[in-house]
Amino acid sequence: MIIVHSNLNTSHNPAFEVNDGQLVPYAESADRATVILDALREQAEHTERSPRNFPLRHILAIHKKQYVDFLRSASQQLEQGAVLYPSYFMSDTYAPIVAGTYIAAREAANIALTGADLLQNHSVVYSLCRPPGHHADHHAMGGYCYFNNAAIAAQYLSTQGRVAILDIDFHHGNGTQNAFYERSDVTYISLHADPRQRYPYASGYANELGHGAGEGYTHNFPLPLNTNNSKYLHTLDSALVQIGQFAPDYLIVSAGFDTFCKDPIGGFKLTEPVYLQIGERIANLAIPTLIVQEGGYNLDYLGRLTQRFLQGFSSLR
Ligand code: OKP
Ligand code: ZN
Repeated sequence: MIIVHSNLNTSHNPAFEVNDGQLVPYAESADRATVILDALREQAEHTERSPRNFPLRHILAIHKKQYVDFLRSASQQLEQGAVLYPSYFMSDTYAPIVAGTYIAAREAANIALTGADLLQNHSVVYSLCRPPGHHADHHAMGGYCYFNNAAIAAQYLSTQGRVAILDIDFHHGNGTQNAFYERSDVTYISLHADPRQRYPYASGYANELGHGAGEGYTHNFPLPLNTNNSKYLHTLDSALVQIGQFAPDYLIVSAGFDTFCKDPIGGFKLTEPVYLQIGERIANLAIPTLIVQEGGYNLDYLGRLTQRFLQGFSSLR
């Protein structure tokens, strides 16, 4: 497996998030990418690549310029250790800005774009993005996300062919859905917790199917809390049928491992071995695939879950 990663992610390191008015430790910790990389290095059969720096226009194809400018200048003006909760460009209280936020978020987008580029020569690539991206909207950060890495990569690849995005994070990727809601050349398909029960609450319902030219190109599969392996795999199969029918040239997987039974902020009952099966079933589509890291917050298991999932793609390598 080709792994694209960078140490710059650790410059984004908020200590706390505001949860119903309470300060609690930041679940999207700066150790996440490190534990994943350490676990993958144990597997040994990987090739590591550093991201290259892509022009800002690839981010501006998804995000409003004022928002990007604001994130850059706000980050750069903060002192080490200071935290800013902006009011205008923010969807919720789960995306604080610190001094290193812009650097890390820009690098995460570069990691996704570099991964997309590598699909020219490889059938599967893993982009170890941190911070995650699928909640980042056209002009708003939210849910630990600043730039929408998967959407930026999808937009980039859409100039070369049809793109399907499969989002298997525990949370609905509202930002990604919005980016392509009115388009028929990029389809968004997501399995996630019922938004009546879990973040982001306002989207991810089964009746959101796209709009205008995009009607029929968004598909949501909300699942109840406590969903187990068999129910999840069964639903995944339905999602994969949709993707097969779309016949994409590229597949982007927004991969979150917060569906795991011991995730501190999740609520499904998936167990460790099922991530291999999830990977295998996606790999069976035999479509060039970019895997983009999203959530997953149990630091004791996150590395192993990623290992298992990527192992499922060994047929594509
Ligand atoms: C980001 B990703 C928990 C509040 C929810 C925000 C969740 C963001 C998840 N009480 N916090 O999709 O993994
Ligand atoms: Zn999530």
